[in-house]
Amino acid sequence: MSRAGCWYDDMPMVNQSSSEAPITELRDRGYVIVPRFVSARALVALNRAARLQLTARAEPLEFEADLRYPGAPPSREAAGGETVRRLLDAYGRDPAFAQCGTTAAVREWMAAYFGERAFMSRAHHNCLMTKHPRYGSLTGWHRDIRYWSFERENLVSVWLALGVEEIDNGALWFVPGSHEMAFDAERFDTAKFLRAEHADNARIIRTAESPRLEPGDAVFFHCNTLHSAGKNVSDAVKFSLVFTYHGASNRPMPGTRSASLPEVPLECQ
Ligand SMILES: O=C(O)CCC(=O)C(=O)O
Repeated sequence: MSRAGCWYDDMPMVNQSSSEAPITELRDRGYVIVPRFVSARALVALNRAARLQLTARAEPLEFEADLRYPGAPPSREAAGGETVRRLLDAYGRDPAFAQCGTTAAVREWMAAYFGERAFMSRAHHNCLMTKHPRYGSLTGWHRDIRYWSFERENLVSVWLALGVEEIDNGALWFVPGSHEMAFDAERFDTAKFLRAEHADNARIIRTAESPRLEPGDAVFFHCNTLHSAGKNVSDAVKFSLVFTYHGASNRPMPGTRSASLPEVPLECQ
């Protein structure tokens, strides 16, 4: 694992050469963990904002009951039906989140990865993800490209753990190298989840890893990396901040959800 600089200030950025190793790992494996990507001070601010936001329950929200993933309440009227899954538009929700998603370390990381100026999309992810005990659902194997319509399948998400993430509280699982794998359409269901019962898929899934994340660690992952996440069987809500980026030359397709909101250029302040 590599250290690539500190997200959201108070520790100096490390130089460019030391961020080459994680970028290479991201290219090779489709994901990379960057330990302690945010400073301790920033983490306190982000956690405070996250809890205030969940308490306030300000729109736009996405509910577990709306998605109906395995383990979710069957409707908003059912027990646990008001369980929030995503607090959407993290960028517009709290200045701490916005600063976090656009800070110099992210800008430099993405410019180095894409080889050009990068943009944050506000159209998907761009959220505070919560996973609740009891009513939080599990997420099947998928590629995030299912959410996107861009000229090229080349986007990178940054998933920041605001607390510990481990198997018991619904941590992410990744299939290393899966961003480069080619699949026939029939390997996925109509919602673009990988058919876990398919023998070849099952063989791939057996190679998956679930890295434990410490508070402040980030996972950078490619939009074609297969990943999933389990249920939260702990007794505390898990909070993660998630943003997605693409290079300036990779434009969202006109008329799609990906083009539905103004993007955020990562630029020097
Ligand atoms: O936390 C989870 O359940 C996984 C979320 C995820 O993979 C996604 O939103 O694309």
